[in-house]
Amino acid sequence: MVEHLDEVGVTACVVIGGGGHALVVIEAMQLEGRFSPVAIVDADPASCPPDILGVPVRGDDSTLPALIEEGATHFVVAVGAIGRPQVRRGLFESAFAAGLTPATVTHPGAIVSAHATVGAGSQILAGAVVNARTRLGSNVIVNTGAVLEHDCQIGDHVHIAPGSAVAGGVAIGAGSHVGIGSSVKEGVTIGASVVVGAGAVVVSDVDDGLVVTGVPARPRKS
Ligand code: JB2
Repeated sequence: MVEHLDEVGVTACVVIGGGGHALVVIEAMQLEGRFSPVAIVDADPASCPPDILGVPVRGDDSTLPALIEEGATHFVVAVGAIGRPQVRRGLFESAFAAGLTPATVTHPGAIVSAHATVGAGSQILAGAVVNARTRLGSNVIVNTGAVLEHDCQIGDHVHIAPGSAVAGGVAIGAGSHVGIGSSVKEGVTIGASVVVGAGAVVVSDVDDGLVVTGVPARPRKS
């Protein structure tokens, strides 16, 4: 058991998920130093290592009340859930309902404009850029090396995967996933729950719920 976290003077954060994305998020948190990752919960704790970067895997999501009792106050959703954005939305909502506050994580090697707005629980990872007047909703991932240019509107639970480039004035609806290494042309509107495939180039608007792939990106036939 850990000590009572209030007594050790840290802003104690529970990490939801114990896979590859957790490793990246935990390192960002440890470097930033704003929140202290103190415990990991995972749906399948037996498949996880005992700890990730020294943060112990404590059990599954049913462990949250005990961790709150020990003094945990915050959470971060560290599940990438590529192509299944409803998973990250559900985890965010249940941790919030359990009484935890979302922790916003910014890797010290990310660049975030002072004129950008970042919603609660969002993660801006190493080498990412968020430019002026861009607004991020809650629980957004701006993953390693992704670029969000100026005046973008990014909805809740969106995941911008590593190395993606989103040009100025783009709007992306809640729960969408912009795949690794893809590009979005300036002024384009992408709807909610859209999946943009890896390496796609989006040059025109995309309706809600579509999967688009290729160059230029087109809806995938089901
Ligand atoms: O409901 C859940 C749940 N569902 C899956 N609650 C909790 N607490 N944990 C959950 N998980 C756990 O998330 C799985 O049991 C698993 O341990 C973890 C997902 O790990 P995985 O390594 O498969 O994916 P990831 O989401 O951490 O990373 C993916 O996305 C990243 C953005 C990978 O593709 C990475 O390569 C990528 N960089």
